[in-house]
Amino acid sequence: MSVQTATPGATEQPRTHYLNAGHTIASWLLTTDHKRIAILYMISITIAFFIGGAAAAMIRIELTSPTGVMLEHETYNKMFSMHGIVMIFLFLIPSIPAVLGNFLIPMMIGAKDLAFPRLNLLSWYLYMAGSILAVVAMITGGVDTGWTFYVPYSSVYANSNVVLVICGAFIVGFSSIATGINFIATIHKMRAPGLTWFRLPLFVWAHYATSIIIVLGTPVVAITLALVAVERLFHIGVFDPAQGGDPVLFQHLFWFYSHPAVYIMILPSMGVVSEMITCFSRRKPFGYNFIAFSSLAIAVFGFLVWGHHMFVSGQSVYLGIVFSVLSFVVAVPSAVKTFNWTATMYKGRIWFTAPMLYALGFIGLFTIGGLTGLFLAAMATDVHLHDTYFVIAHFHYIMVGGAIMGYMGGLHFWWPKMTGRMYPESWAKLAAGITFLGYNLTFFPQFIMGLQGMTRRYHYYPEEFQALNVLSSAGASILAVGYIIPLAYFLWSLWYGKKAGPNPWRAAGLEWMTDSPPITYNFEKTPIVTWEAYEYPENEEDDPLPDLDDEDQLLAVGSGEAPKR
Ligand code: HEM
Ligand SMILES: [Cu+2]
Repeated sequence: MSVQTATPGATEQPRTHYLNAGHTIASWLLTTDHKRIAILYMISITIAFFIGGAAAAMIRIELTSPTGVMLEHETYNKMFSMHGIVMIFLFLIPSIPAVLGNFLIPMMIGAKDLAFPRLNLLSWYLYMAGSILAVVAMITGGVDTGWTFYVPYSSVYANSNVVLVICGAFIVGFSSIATGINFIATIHKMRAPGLTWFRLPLFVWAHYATSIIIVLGTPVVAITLALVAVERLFHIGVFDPAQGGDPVLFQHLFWFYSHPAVYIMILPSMGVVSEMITCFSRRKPFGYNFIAFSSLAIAVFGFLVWGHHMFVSGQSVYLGIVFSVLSFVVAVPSAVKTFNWTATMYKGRIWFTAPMLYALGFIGLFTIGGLTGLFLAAMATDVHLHDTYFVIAHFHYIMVGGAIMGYMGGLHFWWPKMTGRMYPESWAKLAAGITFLGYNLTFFPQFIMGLQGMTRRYHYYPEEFQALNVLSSAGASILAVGYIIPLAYFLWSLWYGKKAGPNPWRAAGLEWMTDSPPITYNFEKTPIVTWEAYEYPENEEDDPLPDLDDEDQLLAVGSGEAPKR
């Protein structure tokens, strides 16, 4: 076995690891260690999440009454714009790649760091600069265009901080591109000896596909938004019909990125779920190649379906039919993954830990989100459902029910690796349960409201929708509890959590073969990989599960042993 790692109990002695390798503020702000940068991102996006969440709370409070309870009409518009912009550009898109991807990809492939460590740090600074600009602009003055910045409203009429917020989003876009390039280069060039493409963890495949989308798609939206700013500032007719521009062009360019962007949000989460399902079923994934290639298929097909956002924009019916059919096709690889996860669990020895609960939650909610996507992809039904709460419910099932469930599950799964401490398991299970419940209570009623005709983005609504809206708002407050509990116990665990050994879950994968928390360059010696991905012992005797409440057992297991073959 070529991996040099800690022996059981070694974590008892004070060792240098990435967290205590330097204590000054400069050692954090000037770090090029991918793990520290991941932590910087984690702190920043958590703040973004709570800003976006505060806006969501205001929206839900406002909608408890058909005539509103506290916001001015304009403030309401600014609130839902802020919610969308912060959640999508500042939280969901960076969440898993920038935090878990940054932290784990080099370790999973046996590398010391990402290919371009300084570019990685630069990308965090770009993220911070863009985010601060956007958030400050939204708090002082606001923007009322919605997160999609549709023209000609945004480019001509909107009387708010559009240019500043667009600048912010533009800068954040470059941060995302830098991360994507870094991941692609790293995965191509820095895999440990013996780590062939088909021995890569599915998490890495998912991030590879995501990075392709980021690199190909993000420049398009960046330029599109820049053009809106140019039109506003210099009155050049790009999108404004009064000046010879074309507003539908904006929608094409915007959705050419923003449909693939929805996969930037969900693919990494699927990667996380693949890792958790295999680990907690103690089995090789069923159809590894299918899961890996379906990520690439999604990355390619995702670019061919943007027109399903534009069925009612006046595009030709024939074009609509093509987009409709292609949208059904892109649902196939997602279904492939879902079937393969289910097949992995079948005959697996399932271990119901908190991360596994999140993974199961992901599968259920993502399935509902995906299937309702088909209703929207069918042109005839979309004409009825377009711009209603049905759409809101659909994409929240995918983005909150899918992407955030995966992120939360992944945080729990790798928390012991990142911090060297366990989170409290029973609290975590409770939080997962509350999230699932609150989640469904918030968004399921929105499907019904949407079907019955409640429109999105309106501040006032007919009284008949009040009961469902109140239900939805009540659900949102439960959901909030489901997010605040983990925040509390994660912080708590940093000081009081049980010490975790290198591999508390007895998981396969190189990242588990090094200390928790890992040393600065991850491995004492570059590992040489001689085994296939996900080699879990076949029978229970060879693979006894540790008791998560027993610190000795946690520290004793998985001390850097190579998987048995
Ligand atoms: C896999 C992850 C997915 C994510 C993250 C996602 C996300 C979204 C988002 C954010 C919107 C709303 C855009 C807006 O603000 O107008 C949306 C709308 C839509 N989605 Fe999805 N979606 C996903 C999957 C699917 C699938 C599998 C399909 C169909 C096969 C689909 C079909 C649609 C359609 C047709 C709309 C437009 C509805 C309308 O505006 O009338 N989506 N989705
Ligand atoms: Cu789409």
